[in-house]
Amino acid sequence: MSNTVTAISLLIDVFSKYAGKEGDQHTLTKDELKDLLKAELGELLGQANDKAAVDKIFQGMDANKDNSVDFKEFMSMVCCLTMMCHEHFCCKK
Ligand SMILES: [Ca+2]
Repeated sequence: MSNTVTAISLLIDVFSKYAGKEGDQHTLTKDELKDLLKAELGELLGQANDKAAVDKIFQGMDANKDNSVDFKEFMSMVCCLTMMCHEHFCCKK
């Protein structure tokens, strides 16, 4: 499998793993998002233990304000994060 295909299936796997923990299997609750951020993105975000920071990230991600984060909303966050990293690692002079 190519790296890109691997990355795509990993993103789907990660989302399903955390979204499936409680309630709706297709959306992340705030607790599920917190676990995901802590376990998967802790080294990148660093502040995932901070409740206020998690609240802020959750509200930022929940574009349609239904108090859950669906796959589309999750991917918007991943896209932003990926572009930020790309800028940081590739374009910073
Ligand atoms: Ca939502």
